Amino acid sequence: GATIYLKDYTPPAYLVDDVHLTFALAPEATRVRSTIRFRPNPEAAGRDFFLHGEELTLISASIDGTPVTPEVTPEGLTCAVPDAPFTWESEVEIAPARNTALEGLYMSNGMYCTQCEAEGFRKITYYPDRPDVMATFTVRVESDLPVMLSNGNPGDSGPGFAEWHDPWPKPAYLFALVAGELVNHPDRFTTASGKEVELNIWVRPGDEDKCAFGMDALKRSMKWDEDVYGREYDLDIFNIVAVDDFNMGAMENKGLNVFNSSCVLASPETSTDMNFERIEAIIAHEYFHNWTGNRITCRDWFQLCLKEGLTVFRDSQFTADMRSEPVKRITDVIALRARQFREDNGPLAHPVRPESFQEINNFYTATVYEKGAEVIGMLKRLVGDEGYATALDLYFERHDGQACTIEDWLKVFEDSTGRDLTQFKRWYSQAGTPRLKVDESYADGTLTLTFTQETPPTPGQPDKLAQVIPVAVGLLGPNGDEVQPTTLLEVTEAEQSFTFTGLAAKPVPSILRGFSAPVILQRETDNAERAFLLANDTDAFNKWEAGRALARDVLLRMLNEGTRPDPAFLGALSSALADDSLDPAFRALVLALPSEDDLAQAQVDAGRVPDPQAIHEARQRMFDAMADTLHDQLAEAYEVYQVPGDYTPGAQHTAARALTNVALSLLSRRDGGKLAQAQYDSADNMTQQLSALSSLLIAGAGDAALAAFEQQWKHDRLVMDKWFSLQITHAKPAEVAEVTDRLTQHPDFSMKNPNRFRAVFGALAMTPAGFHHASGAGYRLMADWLIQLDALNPQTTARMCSAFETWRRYDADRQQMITDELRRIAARPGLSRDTGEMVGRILG
Ligand code: HT7
Ligand code: ZN
Repeated sequence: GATIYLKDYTPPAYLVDDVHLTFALAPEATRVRSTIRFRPNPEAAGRDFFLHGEELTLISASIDGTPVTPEVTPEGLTCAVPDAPFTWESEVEIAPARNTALEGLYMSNGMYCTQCEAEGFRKITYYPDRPDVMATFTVRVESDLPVMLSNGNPGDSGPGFAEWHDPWPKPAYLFALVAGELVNHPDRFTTASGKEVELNIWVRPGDEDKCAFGMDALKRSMKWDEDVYGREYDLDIFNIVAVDDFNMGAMENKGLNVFNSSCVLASPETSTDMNFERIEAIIAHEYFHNWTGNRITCRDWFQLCLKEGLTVFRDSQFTADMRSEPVKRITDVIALRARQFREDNGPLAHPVRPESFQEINNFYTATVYEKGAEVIGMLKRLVGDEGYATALDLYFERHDGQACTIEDWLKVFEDSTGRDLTQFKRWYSQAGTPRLKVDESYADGTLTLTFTQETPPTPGQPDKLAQVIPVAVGLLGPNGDEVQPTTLLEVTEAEQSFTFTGLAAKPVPSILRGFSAPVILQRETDNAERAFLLANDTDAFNKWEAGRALARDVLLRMLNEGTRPDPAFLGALSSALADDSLDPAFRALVLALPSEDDLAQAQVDAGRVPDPQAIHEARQRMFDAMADTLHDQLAEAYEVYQVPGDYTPGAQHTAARALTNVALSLLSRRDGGKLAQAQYDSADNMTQQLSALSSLLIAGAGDAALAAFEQQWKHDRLVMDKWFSLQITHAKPAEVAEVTDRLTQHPDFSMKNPNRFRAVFGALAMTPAGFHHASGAGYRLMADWLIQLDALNPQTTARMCSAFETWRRYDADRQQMITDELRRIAARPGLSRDTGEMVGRILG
């Protein structure tokens, strides 16, 4: 496919003042009439008039009322136009019922719905579908459906029609339309300046009882954005719609957020604690986009991190405020390492602001989102909380209503803080995870820390320059007291030393507190010191990190040297588990071992070829040893932290359940599943029920519960997604592919529903010992189904190709099998641009 480059950006030739759209909805033949007022852009170099348009049947077109015959290609149309303002009118026909790609206007369970980001609007009508063209939209929807929604404020409505007007100029990617037999969960919010806002969550009949939590999360988000960022909502109404068939989590369309039903519907009976937390975060994320994304948008798609990195950063702050800051930081870093470090270490590595792409949908990545958010976290640390607040005020003041770049963003920080961010900008342009090595020496009361930084080559970037790395450091005395509170070092050179003087004794340094930069810290240390930090560090992140490093080291030694589970490690876990001053959620995190994928990468970092089966077995042996050694403590914790009374999804109860359920999973290794069966039988909420089912599967005693679960929940698609996933993630490695294959034959398996497809094939990809089983059956099955899915839904197919991104880690046989499958996918006639680009990049 054609490659698009950031350096080739040119301003649009024509700007749009306003857009009027009329939709006459029909599943097979929807008519879209558009009236668009264009004017030449004084800042553009050329005057070619081009409108994007794909899969549209052009019925008619006119300019200032005179019919025209444009030149139409599969990508759009060109037409001779006046060199002055003019009005374009067109009518096109589209078939939403046949749209399985879920991009543009499509149908999901009888309801009409749109997804326009990034480039879906061009499948609705002819338009300059680029984010730097912003216009006001007036929309009329015609159908016999009871609910018809679009962006902005409601206008006239009556039998068979509804009108909407959005006064805020926006790019086409924020357009949305929804129509269907929907019911609403209504509420209200009064903004800080007294504006009354009508709120609604729209769902299919039957889901009304799953809206209350989402609504509460929305109101908390609205209040939080006023309190923390001074940002108020700006329309009379805010609508959220739940859709079953959706490619991603949710979409921030102006005034009309559309959500994957899995990311908004919640009830104690059907949603786990993790679901509740995720829903709260996504509701917040989409709402926060109203300012960081919608009021201030991106000039072009290379600037995606401008809105996504910032909005992820803001939703993380929100969750930290609503729940536990350290637990949020630790879980964010676990996810960052699992997804972004993995991406940055392989063939798909790209900068936070990419410089080229073939298909922009392939760049909604962990790097753009999560590393993009880390970059903002570093900026905030460097300029301080006040500097950050001042810079954001200036950002909103200076750029409201504009389509901006990363240069605009950084200039705001430079102007408001006086800091030169030239070197800092490398975080946006250099791919790869910096390795930060630290050596220490101590003499005469002075500790010297010497840092060396190095970023490995990534595709297209063989050589890297030194980056600005904020390193938060604290020092602990030999008795565990903190002798130097957290201080921020700024590493800017390839090699750089810092000293701490006046120390009474050789301290133990706690480096990269709070994970102050997205780097891989390399430090020669021993497990005694790690255990000391796990016991004594005052920084919760580094306390956990010490335990994690200890676990990783012990597991690697089991793998590489055939040692038995280290009693000293088990002792350290026992002390942490016994420490009642620690948040139970934190203790649950300490008891969770590094994932099989983490260990595979750790082996690669140590110069070894990972054996997925051996990794799986070592981890299982360690869990068994934990079950034996910690048995009495686990049994006690299981009792003591049981949550009494009705289920609530707040942080405190969630934390207690996290600990009891980790305990249950370990205890179930030794009691044949007795305790888990009791919990399963008495559970009145999904967290308890699903944890019990999972523990029963660990105990090898889950067959009856699996059948009962299916009977109980077969009517609920979101719960059944869990049922599909769990069987794969808990299957024996040699049986994973077979179980996956069997589940694809289940009557409720469907390729058309991305949630269900991901429940099955996402689970396969996340079960390394099964997916990478030496038979190659996992690879074959994945490729077979990706080929089938690509014909229906290229976006979801392309995203799932990342299952193969780590292929270079493995032995020659596995490499051969994976590349054979990738080539088989690549050779498929009619393969989508999305999947073609991903497979091509993975193969390298
Ligand atoms: N801004 C949105 C990103 C997005 C998307 C959402 C749903 C379907 C397809 C999509 N493509 C891109 C979601 C967000 O970051 O909030
Ligand atoms: Zn977003």
